Order: sequence, then structure tokens, then C-alpha cells
Amino acid sequence: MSGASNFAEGVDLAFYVIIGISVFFLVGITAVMIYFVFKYNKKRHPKADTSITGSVKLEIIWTVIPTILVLVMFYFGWAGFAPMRDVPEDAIPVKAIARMWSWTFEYENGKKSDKLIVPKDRPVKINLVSVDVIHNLYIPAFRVKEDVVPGRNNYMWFTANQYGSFDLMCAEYCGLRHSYMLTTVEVVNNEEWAEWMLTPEGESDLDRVAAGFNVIKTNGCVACHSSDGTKLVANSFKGIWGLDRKVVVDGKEQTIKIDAAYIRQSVYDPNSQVVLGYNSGIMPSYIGMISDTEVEQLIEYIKSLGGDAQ
Ligand SMILES: [Cu+2]
Repeated sequence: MSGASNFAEGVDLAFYVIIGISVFFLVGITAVMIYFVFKYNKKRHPKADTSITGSVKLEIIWTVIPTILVLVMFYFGWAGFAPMRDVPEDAIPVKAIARMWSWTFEYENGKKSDKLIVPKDRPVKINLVSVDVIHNLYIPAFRVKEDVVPGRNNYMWFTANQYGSFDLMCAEYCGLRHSYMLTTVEVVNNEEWAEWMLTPEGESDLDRVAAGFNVIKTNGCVACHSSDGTKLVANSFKGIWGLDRKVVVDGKEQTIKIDAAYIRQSVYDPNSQVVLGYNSGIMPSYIGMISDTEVEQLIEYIKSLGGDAQ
């Protein structure tokens, strides 16, 4: 996966240098070891040669070369790390509040969100606040990862340089539902970001998508429906919006379009139109559990995962 922030290059370079040196020695040492097993086999050399007492030259070589190598690794590690602690003055401040088990992002104007929304090509400083235990804010695509410690003001910063949606998670085991602390960073353009900042909470498209994700999370939909195309017990939500699907209605095959009406019906009367190849009777009806507004949010979320109509 290629990186999507200003730090990606430095971190990746350090990683490749270290892995390159490690692979070289792994292969080299293993090859020499196997060669020696045959060359100095006891059958060929029944008596051990005890005449060698030491070699200053060898001692110097195996001290100096590894020292240079670890300094090279340190140099690349440091070069990648140092800029992460040096925040540009014009960075947009965002407060990340971690709790068991969710993230809240709070922006300068008081707006809050479940997903982190940032503009492309502008530095963003995240102030890390925990209200309970130690969490860790990790955005793999940005190559940033920082502990969120209660009572200690830690921070991170980055400049996102690619549009898109990137995973954001907690990387410090923080209790039973630690895995629920999975959300995303949405990198949008400057105008979209400014507009989103000014829209009242919960009213922008991005907010509805985030709310939709919350609906599938809190109602346990994710146990059977994936969002990344993985086939679980049921259809994945990814890339299905607007597609034609064969369904079984009263034992007969029919082709329907996956639209708002179909999604609403699937939530409230799931066994009336089951997609061909999946079992009927597994999913319960969510009447009284998922409200109409929540269905709207869910539709917005499924739309955001792509499909034919996009
Ligand atoms: Cu956590």
C-alpha cells in the first residue's frame, strides 16, 4: 500500500533500508552456515583443529561493519521520525478524544465528528486526549501512530496528499471492544472541507455517511455484511448500489435494482427478497430497532461504498 501523507516516503525508506539489510544477513548467514555444515563435517575432519587462538583483524571487522550498519539504520529512522515532532505553525488544530470505545474529533469551531475529516495538502495537528485508558491513534496509510495517554497532552501532525478514505484505528489494546475503535480519515478538497466545517452537525453528506456506518456497527449488521467486499453469511455492502440482482420472491426468481426502496425493505422485511445464492430466514426484521432516519443514513453509507449508479 502506498502512503498518503508527507511522512510516507521517509518511513517507507527507513523500513526498506532495515528490511534490506536484514534480508541480506538472513540469506548470507544461512548460506554460510549450510556451507560450513558440509565443509567441516565430522566425517571429513574427525579431529578438531585447535591451533586457531584468535584474530584481531576479524574482531575489528565484525565490530566496525555492524556499527556502521546500525548507524545507517538509525540515520534513516531518525530522518523519517524527526519531522513528525516538528509541527508547522499553520497546521489546522483538531482534538482527537479517545474513549472506550470510540473516537470523537473536535474542530476549531466546535464541530464534532466520528470520522476525521481533513483537507488535502494542508498540515493538520491532532491533539490527543484520552478520557479513560491508554489508546493509540494509528493511520496506517499516513504512517503515523501515537499513544493517547490520559492526563498527558500528546500530539501528531501530517499533511494528507491523496484524496480518499483511509482506515483510522486504535492500536493499543484498551479493553473488550477495542476493535470498535475503527473509523476512517476522509481526505477532501479545501472547498468541501470548508463547507463541511460550516454545515451544522449531522447535515452534510459526510456526516450522514458516518452516521450510517454507526447504524451498521451498533445494530450488529457487520457480523454478516462486510464493507470491503468480503463474502460473509450475507452480501457485502461494497459496490452494490444501483446494481441489478437476482432475488427470490415467493420461491420465484426476479431481477431487482438495489436502490433505496430495496434497502429499506431488506431492513424491515429481510426475507421477502433474498438475493439468489443466500439463505433466507437468517436475518431478523429490524422494525422498531432501526428508525426511518437511520435507514436513510444506512442508504447514504451504502452509496458511499460505490456501485453502478456512481
Ligand atoms: Cu483504544
